[in-house]
Amino acid sequence: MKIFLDGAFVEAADAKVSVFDHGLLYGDGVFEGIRLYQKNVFRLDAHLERLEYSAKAIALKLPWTRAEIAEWTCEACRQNGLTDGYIRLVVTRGAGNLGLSPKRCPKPTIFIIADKISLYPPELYATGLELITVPTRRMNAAALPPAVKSLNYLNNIMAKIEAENLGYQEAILLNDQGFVAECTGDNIFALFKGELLTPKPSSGALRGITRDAVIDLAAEFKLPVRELDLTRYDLWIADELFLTGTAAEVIPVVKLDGREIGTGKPGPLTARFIEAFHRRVIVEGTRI
Ligand code: PXG
Repeated sequence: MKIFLDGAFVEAADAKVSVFDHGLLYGDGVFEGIRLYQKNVFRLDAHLERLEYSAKAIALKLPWTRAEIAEWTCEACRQNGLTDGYIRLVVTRGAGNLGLSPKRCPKPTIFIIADKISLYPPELYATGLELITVPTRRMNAAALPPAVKSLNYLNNIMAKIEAENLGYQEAILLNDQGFVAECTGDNIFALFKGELLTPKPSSGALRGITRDAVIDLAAEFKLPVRELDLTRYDLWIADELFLTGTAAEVIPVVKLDGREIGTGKPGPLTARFIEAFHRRVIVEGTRI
């Protein structure tokens, strides 16, 4: 496997970063998870825009243009002969010293891993997920805005551990006011009385690229979408629930906190979104 690292392609075994890199020492950096479908990178520009916003939020100046990063991303797919894949694009503060200040980190580190995608078992899409709300809250935007896709994922990992300890694959996180934020690596949507409801980004949800794609599809379906504060109750009484994310795509939820959602089976509208999303991703995107 060839990895893009700081301007060149190297073998995976040689793709190494310094132990003084602040990405490792402090989680000081940003990243994107991107999908390649049939040699098309899905919404590459939107991912790179979000990367720029994340970098700006942590005051990390990217010394490369969006076009350069886009080209390296496509080249990483080509170098690895990929048709379908998962791309992890990471920018760290770079190597510094044993102090928090980024002032001693003169040069950010960039690396791009383009690998085969490991998909969720297909039966999950047919049977649907069961979720649990976990005690760990989504961190407050005044501490570190959840809109920043930073390398500091401990908040999400703590929630994942709690869900897995209870026998669930994914967790719902509430924000510090008790409203629904998102899952550990996915956004959430509820269908209720002919409306699609989803937490506002200010409730602690990442502005997911898949979330945006679903909102676009909803417009095509003439289905109203509302971003609002949602409680667990709003999710329990929903007609349908589903999650969206780069890895999971669109996946039905059939149970939350021991309550069956709707009929207890994946809903018809969720199925429609899954189908439309699959049709969309193979035609939309940046050709590598
Ligand atoms: N919320 C969080 C906290 C995320 O990390 C999403 C929502 C969905 O956003 P996108 O843009 O992907 O629709 C994410 C994305 C992984 C993995 O390795 C996680 C994500 C993306 C890709 C891979 O588990 N999280």
